[in-house]
Amino acid sequence: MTRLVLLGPPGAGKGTQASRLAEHLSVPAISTGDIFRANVAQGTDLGTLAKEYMDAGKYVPDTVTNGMVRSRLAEPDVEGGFILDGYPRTTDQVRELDAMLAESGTQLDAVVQITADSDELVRRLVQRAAIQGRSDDTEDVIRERQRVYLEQTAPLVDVYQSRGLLRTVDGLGPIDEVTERLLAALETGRS
Ligand code: B4P
Repeated sequence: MTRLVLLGPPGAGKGTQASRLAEHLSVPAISTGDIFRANVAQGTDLGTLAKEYMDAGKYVPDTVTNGMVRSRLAEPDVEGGFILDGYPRTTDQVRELDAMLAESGTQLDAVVQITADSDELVRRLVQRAAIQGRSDDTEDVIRERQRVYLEQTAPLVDVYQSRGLLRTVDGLGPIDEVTERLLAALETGRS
């Protein structure tokens, strides 16, 4: 299992678990959120554009995000696999990812959905705001991010379920336990 997508609502732990899985599987974790934030920090044009959407809790437009992922997946370190954290998030991004994989003659091995209830998600993100001061972790923006997730990303669960790729893992509980659950779901092929 080396070509994976992590799906889940904001704060489910995609970023947290993607880095852990990347270490276990010796493949890079690719986080669209981290790439946007790095661009914001460097003051690039992409960063200026992305910040406007991120601070409002909206998704960055598909054309921009797809182009960015296309460049990243063309780099040599992803030849042996990758963990996509936070991409795809829309049906357009699913189509674009399908096209990129077809062009490289590869396919996804699994899509793992990490679940957690809404109150716990808000609690985690508000706590992260206190520590990291991320500008999109205010309560109003978090609620908007949850709304956008339900509207645009939650439907992808059915898409990947119908392709037989979906595994679902409970994201509640200690971070180490969630990692164990993820590894077990990948090994057994069951969630
Ligand atoms: P992301 O950076 O992907 O942010 P996220 O969904 O909030 O975080 P994640 O689920 O990874 O949570 P994390 O592990 O950090 O996206 C931010 C924004 O970027 C989006 O809103 C959008 O604007 C833009 N964007 C990104 N991708 C895009 C795309 N494809 N298309 C368009 N726009 C895109 O965990 C959260 C917190 O919980 C952390 O503080 C962590 O320490 C804690 N935590 C994790 N697991 C825990 C556990 N088991 N118990 C307790 N706390 C836990």
